[in-house]
Amino acid sequence: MWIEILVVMSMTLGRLQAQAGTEADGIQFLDEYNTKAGMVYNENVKAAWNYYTNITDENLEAMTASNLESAEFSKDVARNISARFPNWNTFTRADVRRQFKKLVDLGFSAINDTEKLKSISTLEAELTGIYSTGKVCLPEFGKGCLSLEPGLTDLMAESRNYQELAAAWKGWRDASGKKMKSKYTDFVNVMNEAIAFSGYNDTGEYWRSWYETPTFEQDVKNLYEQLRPLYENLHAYVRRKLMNKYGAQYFPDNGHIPAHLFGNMWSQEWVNIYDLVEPYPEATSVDITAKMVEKGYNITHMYRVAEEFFTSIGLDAMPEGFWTKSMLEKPADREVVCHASAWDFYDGEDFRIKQCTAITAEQLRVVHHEIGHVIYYLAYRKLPRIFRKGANPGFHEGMADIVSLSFQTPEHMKAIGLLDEIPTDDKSDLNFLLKMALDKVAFLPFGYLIDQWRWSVFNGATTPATYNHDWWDLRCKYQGISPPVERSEDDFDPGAKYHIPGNTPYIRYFVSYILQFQWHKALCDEIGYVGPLHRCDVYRDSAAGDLLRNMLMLGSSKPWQEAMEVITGSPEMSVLPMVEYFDPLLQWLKEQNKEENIGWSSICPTDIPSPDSPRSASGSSNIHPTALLLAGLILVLGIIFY
Ligand code: X8Z
Ligand code: ZN
Repeated sequence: MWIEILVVMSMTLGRLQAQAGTEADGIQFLDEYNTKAGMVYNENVKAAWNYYTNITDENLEAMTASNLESAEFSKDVARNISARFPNWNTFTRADVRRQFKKLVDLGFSAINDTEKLKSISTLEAELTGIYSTGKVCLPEFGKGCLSLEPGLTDLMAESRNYQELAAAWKGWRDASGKKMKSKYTDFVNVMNEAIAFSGYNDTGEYWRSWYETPTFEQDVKNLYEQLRPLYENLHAYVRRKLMNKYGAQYFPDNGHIPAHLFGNMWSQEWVNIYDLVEPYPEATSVDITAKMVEKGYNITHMYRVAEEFFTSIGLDAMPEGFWTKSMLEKPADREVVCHASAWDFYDGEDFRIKQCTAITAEQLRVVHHEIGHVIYYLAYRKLPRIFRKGANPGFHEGMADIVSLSFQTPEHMKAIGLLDEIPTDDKSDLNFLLKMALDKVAFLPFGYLIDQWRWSVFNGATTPATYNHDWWDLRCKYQGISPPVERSEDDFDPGAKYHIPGNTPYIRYFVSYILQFQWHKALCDEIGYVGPLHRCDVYRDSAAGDLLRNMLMLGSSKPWQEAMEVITGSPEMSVLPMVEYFDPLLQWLKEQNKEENIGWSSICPTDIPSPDSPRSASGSSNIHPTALLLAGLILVLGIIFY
């Protein structure tokens, strides 16, 4: 099959070579490329699907072979473009130039050593395999051996036992990241070696190039800085509540929160501890999980509910094959990669989701997210193959999440029968906003820091000797959290987060958390909504769907700034809609935090209280870092003058 495709391709290209490389020839070349690329990548995605839904050595080998063949195909195309159309960048049509530009940017495939290319593919698959098959046994807590989904995820969400949470937290890192360090080191080296053939200084530079913005690093830093006060206030409020729950003796002196107390394995979103931090228990809060169970939700129903949101605004339904070919449940008979993902098979018909879906509110959010990705695939399915991507990677994630802002409103919960009465009082409104912040605000530093670490690994500033140390530096600095047990370079905690072994860039999620609020506001304006942004639900309004579609259908055919302009009227990323959304909560948090020392020392603590023998409660007041600094200064001065 591959050989046939390559032979036909070479013949075609050979035929074109005999002619002049005019723009008309270039357009014909692209047409033929699109037909063939559809077939090549379809086979490639199928091979990957087979491995991700059935982790075996044979499937790994087949996927690697397929990866090598599609890399060979891409290289062949790029070689032919250089030979036949050396002056493609003088062509008049911008869309034609843009296709050529993307086709000659080969990424890792540019390396001339097939063995090295093969090891990139194999290492990535092996690392993902280690992550996806990890198990943690907790007999001391009356538990058997648990995998990440659903076992450990549920435990982290539901347990309120400090020691049990710490054991699961450490156990997962022992079962996953700790087994990866040397493979990951090799992986980084070989990727960097390969990407140099494409003219990039390192892999991080290559990943950032997808944003087509020279100031991208500085831009995201500025966005993060503008949102920092929101996070710091949420952090201080949650810290007080968690101290009250677990006891101050477990909290380090520098203002940090132990990382295993947030209801989530990575402390990346904190919705599962809503019960511990609820502002007004006497007012209304929607327990969506309980309601789903009460209403008899099953897995298919969850996907139908998400699909119906999109069709209600005039976007596409899932194609028939989606329902038969997707993996929506964790199979009992084999190992799979449970981390949820949506798949485009590049034939314009085959779109699937792979998710180990459980019947919880958290998973209902993920279901909407994955369906959102498929809606984007469907919107751009008719574009040339090379443009079938988000305008930038953050756009895809933003699209996947935008519905979460409508979907979770009390108005929407009522509309779909998960809430009986829409509350109108301020206390219920704050309950709702705080829950949203536990998802959207808590995530910001996490979304920002993952690739700070990876960019630093790729550019060599972080070496294997300090992989874990530098990881925790960032976790301490940005999230204000500390590990619950001692860490060392024998550990490799980055590897305990899917996207590190899975090699999925992460800054896209940070970008998406900004974009989704901008777009939500744009859609709400479009439908003529009047009222607080956080209560807007665009459900059943086709004006919202029309505006969204206009942006989605561009795929990556234009620089993202143009796609952005289509939906918001401006080419810029801006935090203002997110700030507007959470402003009532920020004012309330400031009031609650009057007695608190907002913030934390950016340095990781050296005195981590152990889960088994926490220090005495008196030694663990939350002393402000400035106070510590002053005390130190006085001590030093005292010694000098003495
Ligand atoms: O990985 C995902 C999605 C698939 S693109 C489930 N997310 C990030 C994560 O789980 O860490 C969604 C939000 C952040
Ligand atoms: Zn996603």
